[in-house]
Amino acid sequence: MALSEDQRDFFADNGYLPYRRVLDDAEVEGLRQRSEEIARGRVEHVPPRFVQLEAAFRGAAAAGDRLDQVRKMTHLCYYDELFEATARKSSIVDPIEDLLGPNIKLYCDQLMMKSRFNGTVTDWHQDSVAWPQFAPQDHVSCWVALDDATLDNGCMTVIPGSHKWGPIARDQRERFLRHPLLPEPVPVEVPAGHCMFHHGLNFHRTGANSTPNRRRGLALHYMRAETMYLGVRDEELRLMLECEKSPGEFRFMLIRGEEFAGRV
Ligand SMILES: O=C(O)CCC(=O)C(=O)O
Repeated sequence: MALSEDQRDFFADNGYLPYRRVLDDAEVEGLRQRSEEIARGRVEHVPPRFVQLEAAFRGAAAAGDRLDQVRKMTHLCYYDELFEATARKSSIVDPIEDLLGPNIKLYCDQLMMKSRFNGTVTDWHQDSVAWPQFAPQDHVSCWVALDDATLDNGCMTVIPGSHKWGPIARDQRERFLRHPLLPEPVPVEVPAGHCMFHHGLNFHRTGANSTPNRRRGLALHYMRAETMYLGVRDEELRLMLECEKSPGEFRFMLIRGEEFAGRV
């Protein structure tokens, strides 16, 4: 077991868990450099469609350093060996196994760039509500800081225990967030190379970054290999195209344990 009983209880009660260092300084630096090459379009192995700019820079080609304009990059683990190796690191997957069980798949990954000066807010949400094609909705994400994530540059803020209320429909979100039964939100500062875990139904947000310091964070979204995949047609098509697989060939990335027929 990588997690103590107290850590497992904390996660079960609160839906998140600040954790320890999972990448050493050289690994963090390697991922930073690779993320810069991808963001600046200096490598070709990650299709440019997975690099999303902040809204202010979309449309006409903007002047300036693209690194300061990228909002997020997705599916890096499916295309880049350094990011895939990170998703497979035992320092991350051992605690994930304690939370999800022995059969683990990666749904997707998002490198949230929260660029210096320009990084915008990611508003309150539950990840799993955006992913209705899976049942049950109990993904667990590992959010790894590639720079120190602080209150000033947009660290994660969570609502402890919010996962216990289940999926909240989008049009009820504001009412839910104002409900007196909810505790105060808690900011979670994470030093570079360390991580935190959150449940797919935990409400969380990140603030803006107008500081001169970057705040990159790699979100690795894991699920049980036993998860039922509802295979919403358009979603399946999107994933196959995105991952350049032919029909029937696409399976979510097996990280550990077994995969099962008819499941993700
Ligand atoms: O890193 C961020 O800014 C947002 C991360 C997030 O919402 C997530 O990992 O689910």
